[in-house]
Amino acid sequence: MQMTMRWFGPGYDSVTLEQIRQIPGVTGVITTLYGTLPGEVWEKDAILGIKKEIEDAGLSLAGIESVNIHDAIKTGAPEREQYIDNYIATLERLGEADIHLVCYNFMPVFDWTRTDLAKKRADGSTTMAYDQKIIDTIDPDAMTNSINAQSRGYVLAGWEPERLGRLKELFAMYKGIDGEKLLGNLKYFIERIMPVCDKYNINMAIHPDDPAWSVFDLPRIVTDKEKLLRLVGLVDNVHHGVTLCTGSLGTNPNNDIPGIIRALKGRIHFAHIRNLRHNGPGDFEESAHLSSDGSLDIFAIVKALYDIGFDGPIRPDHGRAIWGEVSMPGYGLYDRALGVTYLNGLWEAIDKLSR
Ligand SMILES: [Mn+2]
Repeated sequence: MQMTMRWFGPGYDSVTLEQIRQIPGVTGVITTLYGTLPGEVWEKDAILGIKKEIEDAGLSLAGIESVNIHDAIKTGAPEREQYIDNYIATLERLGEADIHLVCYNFMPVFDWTRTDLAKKRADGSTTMAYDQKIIDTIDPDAMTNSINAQSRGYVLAGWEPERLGRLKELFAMYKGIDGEKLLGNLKYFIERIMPVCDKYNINMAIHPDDPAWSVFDLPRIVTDKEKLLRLVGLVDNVHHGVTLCTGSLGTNPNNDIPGIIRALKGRIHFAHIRNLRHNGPGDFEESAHLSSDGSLDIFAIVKALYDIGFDGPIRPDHGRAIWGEVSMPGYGLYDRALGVTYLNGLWEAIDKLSR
C-alpha cells in the first residue's frame, strides 16, 4: 500500500503540503481540481500545475478524488453523451499526466450527509455525526442550509453552492430513477469509459454511499457486499473497481467489512480508513481511528487489506477536530496524522508477524 493524505489544494485547504510531507510514512497526496464543476473538461495546464506543486513538495500525486459525475450521466438524460465525452477527455488528460487512479461516486444529489459537523465528544474534541431522527424531521433544503452554516467558511467537497442552489431541479431530475435504473446508467457509463481507462491504465474506484441507506428517498446502489459484488460484476474489467471506505460501509452495523474486503480481492483500488461509533439505530458519530474508540475493528480491516495483497493508495479518512485546530470539518491535520501513524503501526506489525 501507499500511505497518502487527501489535500484540497491551495486556497481550499488549511493543511499545507509541507505539513503533510512531515507525517512519517506519507508519500502521496490525493487531490482534485477543486474549482471545477461536474461535467467540465479539466484543463491540461491545471492538472500539470497541481501535479508539479505536489511533486515539488517531495510527494507524489497518488490519485484524484474526485472527478465528479454530472447528474445527466447518473439519470441517463440525453445530454449524458456529451458529458461522458467530456469525462473521457478529462481521463485522457489525467492519463497523459501519468495519473492512474480516479475515485468517484454515483450518489444522487448529495455526496454525503451529516446532521452535525461539530458534535462535542466527552474528551472535548468535536466530530461529524449523523442522526436519522433529525433527517426524518427536515427537508433537503433545511439540511443543506444546516451543513453550509456549519462549514466554517470552507467549501465542502460535494456541497458546492452552485449545484445545491438548484436542489428542487436536481430532485426533479431523479424522479422515476430507482436503484435498477441508476445501476443501468452506471453500467452504461463504465462501458463507455473503459477503453480510455485501458489505454492509460486508469483504475476507476467507485466510493460507497454515505450513509449506507436511502436518504430523502433517493436510491442507493453501493451499500453492502451483495450490491458491491453485483456492481463490480456489471463490467468485467479490472479497471472498474472500488474505493473501500470503512466509514461509509461501517454506518450499517450489519456490514462485515473484513468479509467485504476479502470478497472484493483484486477490485479494491483505493482505501479510506476511519472508525465510527454507533450510538443507536441510524445514529453514529465519527470517532478516532483507534479500534477501541469506535465500533469498527480497524485491526481486522487492515489485516484483511494486507491479506488480499492490497497495493493501492490508502488514506486516513475524516478526523476529529482536536487541539484547537480550525479546519474544514473532518479534514484537519492533527487527528488524520494520528490516524496515519496508527494505520502504519498496524501495517508494520501485521507485515512483520506474517513473515
Ligand atoms: Mn470515504
